[in-house]
Amino acid sequence: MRNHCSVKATTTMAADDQFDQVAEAGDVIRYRLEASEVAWEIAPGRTVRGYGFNGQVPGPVIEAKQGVPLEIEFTNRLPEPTVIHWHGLRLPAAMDGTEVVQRPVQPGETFTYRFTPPDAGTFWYHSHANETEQMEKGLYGALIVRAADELTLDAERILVFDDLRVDKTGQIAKFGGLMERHNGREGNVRLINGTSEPELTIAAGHIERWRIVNASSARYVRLSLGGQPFQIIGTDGGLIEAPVTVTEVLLPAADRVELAVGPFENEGAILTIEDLPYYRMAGKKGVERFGTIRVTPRKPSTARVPARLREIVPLVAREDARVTRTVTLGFKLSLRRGLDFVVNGERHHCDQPVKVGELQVWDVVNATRMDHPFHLHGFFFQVLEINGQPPAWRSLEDVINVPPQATVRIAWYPDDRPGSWMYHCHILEHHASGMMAHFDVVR
Ligand SMILES: [Cu+2]
Repeated sequence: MRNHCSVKATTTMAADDQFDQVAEAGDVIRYRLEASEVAWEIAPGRTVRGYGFNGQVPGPVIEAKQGVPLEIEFTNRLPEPTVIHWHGLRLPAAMDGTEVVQRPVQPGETFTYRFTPPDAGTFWYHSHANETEQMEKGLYGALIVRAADELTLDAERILVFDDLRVDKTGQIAKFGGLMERHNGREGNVRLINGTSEPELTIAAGHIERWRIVNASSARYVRLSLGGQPFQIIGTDGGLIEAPVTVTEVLLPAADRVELAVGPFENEGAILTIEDLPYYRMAGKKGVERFGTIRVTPRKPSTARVPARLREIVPLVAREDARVTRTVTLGFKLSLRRGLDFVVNGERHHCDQPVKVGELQVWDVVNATRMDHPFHLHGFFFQVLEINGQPPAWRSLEDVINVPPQATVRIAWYPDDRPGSWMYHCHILEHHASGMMAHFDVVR
């Protein structure tokens, strides 16, 4: 839908005149993406009719470099319009890939996205049009931005988690029942990189860097590797300050995490990549399997996970933070639609502008009894507190879970990228229902 806020044409720059200078100055990394209908083989002999980029699900991994311009020529061969959102990237508003900042790309049309990724990390790209259907059908892929001095372990994996609801005929189930619109769609087939419950192998003694994206419509993946410890080394906005050893990590829908996995000592052991119970007033109540890890014969390791990964400077001290805005995630009954998910009482809320250079401290309040993953487009935020308590470590995020009846206080800084932006719940059905808001960043 179009932004119903009154956005001045001057606040979004023309798509094509921003990077001419940069492109002339040096290297440009170029990709070509084409969206089309695909026969998606989710397991040997099991194929569903889906949507893919370049004929595959997930789409190709886009390998970008920090500070090097990226140019992606996108052609839409789908039977419906679409746009591509570059999730987590701090890019110009006009390149954000939403229907607010560009005319949707019609069937047969081409649109070129151009931006220079300023941050190293694990990002992803996905459809931002008719998302509940287009993303379920497979319109997503990983986008990795590498720093010049990237932390390298024995090996690296990019793992995109997803779940798919398949009906009795073996095809993607019909969309849009009332329960699904309320709860968000959780699938009965669990996929890593588009394949149902694959087996990964890791050599005994090795430590690998795993970059994980949760591309599910609504599922919260509470990830465990057979109960074995692993280290969290990064989140949405890249590395955290120091590794944190855990035996599980929660990824709300759209969240990312980077892990150091291993070393495992028992050659021949099989570990389950499992999703532990997480009841968000909906969804799975038992343990579900995403895949397995087989430990293969030992290999020498050169990997070392540094005790210190990076420094994250706090945007504001917790005690000095003055709340500038309250965002309330709510729920309303509707005569016409049965139910609406809303922000500050309004579907597709029109929020106040924010000014470049003015620190934002937002209280995101969940007035409902369900979890909602809050996503801010185009900017990282720091979590100051959850229900008055500081988080266990500092990180840069663009998705944070807001538990039922909880308040999450975040701080973020609008740098000089004026234009139309948005925030929303990343349970796709809630977003579609109206749990989202538009706002402008203005000079
Ligand atoms: Cu939600």
